[in-house]
Amino acid sequence: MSETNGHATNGNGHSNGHSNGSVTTTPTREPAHYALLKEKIAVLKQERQAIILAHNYQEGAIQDVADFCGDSLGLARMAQKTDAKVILFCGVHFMAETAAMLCPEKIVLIPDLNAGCSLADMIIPEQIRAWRAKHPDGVVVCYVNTSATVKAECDYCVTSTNGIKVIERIPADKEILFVPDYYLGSYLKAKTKRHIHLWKGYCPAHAAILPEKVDRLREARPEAEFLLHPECGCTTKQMDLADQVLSTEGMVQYVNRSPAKEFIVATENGLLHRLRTQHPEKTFYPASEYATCHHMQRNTLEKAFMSLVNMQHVVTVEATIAERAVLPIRRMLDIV
Ligand code: CIZ
Repeated sequence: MSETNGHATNGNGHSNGHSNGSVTTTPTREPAHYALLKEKIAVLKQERQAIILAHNYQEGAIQDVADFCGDSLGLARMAQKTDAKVILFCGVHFMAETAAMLCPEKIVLIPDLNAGCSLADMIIPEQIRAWRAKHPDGVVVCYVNTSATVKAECDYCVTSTNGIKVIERIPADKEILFVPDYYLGSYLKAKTKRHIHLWKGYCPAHAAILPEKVDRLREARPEAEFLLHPECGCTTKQMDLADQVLSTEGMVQYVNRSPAKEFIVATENGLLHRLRTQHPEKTFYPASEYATCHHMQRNTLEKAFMSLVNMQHVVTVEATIAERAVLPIRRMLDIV
């Protein structure tokens, strides 16, 4: 495992199989044919002049073949920076759309076109237009987990890494309409003390991380530091109790510098692979064994391989939408 700009680069085939503490994830044993698939993917990647970008929530085998793992902000920046002609984007659809809009000259592929986002589906453009009509002076801020058609209606985009910074740049007298994640919005509202109206969307994987369960785990593991993602259902109750409230990339960076040996991790469980790969000497307890994104799991190593074989599935955004949707993304990238 090596590091590029603080993000993990892979290729070591490290297994995901830890089972620590009272709450565990099932150890994953990779199918026997994965070793061969990984070799074939490496060859195809060269032939296609492709780079593989994988989100921190992707299954371990995909993270292992990726050139770069990260959150959507890191992946967007890497998409802009790479000289590769093809980006195989192993993440969900809105993330691949962002890469396609930022890099119109590159071919962006996703292993499974149905890898969507339940949270992003909780708001549509017409709802934003209607909400804005009720608050004509409001500034609409969207979480990155939104479709390009929704981003096209918004003023600023944020990720969970940079939400506070972006909101603090918006003039203090402006009211803010935040979509679509209620829990992240509640966290940003508490931290910035701004007048923020909240849309009531949620990520099912994060909302399933319940405060009672976290309380029990913290009692059982008093030495462990508690890392909380602001999309979690327990955010509104636990944000003052957490040792750190962080995005996935924030968690990776924090673990890199923390002297602690044990961590309770409240986010989608795909991140555990990266944490355990980078820190085999530390122990990570998932806050819930059910915090799994089924959309992320639609992307498999087989489908990633087939993507490179057939150059499928190409993600594009219609030009009139992309023209507008890229603006809130660029405003965010200019701030952070
Ligand atoms: O920004 C991202 O990639 C998401 C959706 C979560 C995170 O914290 O990395």
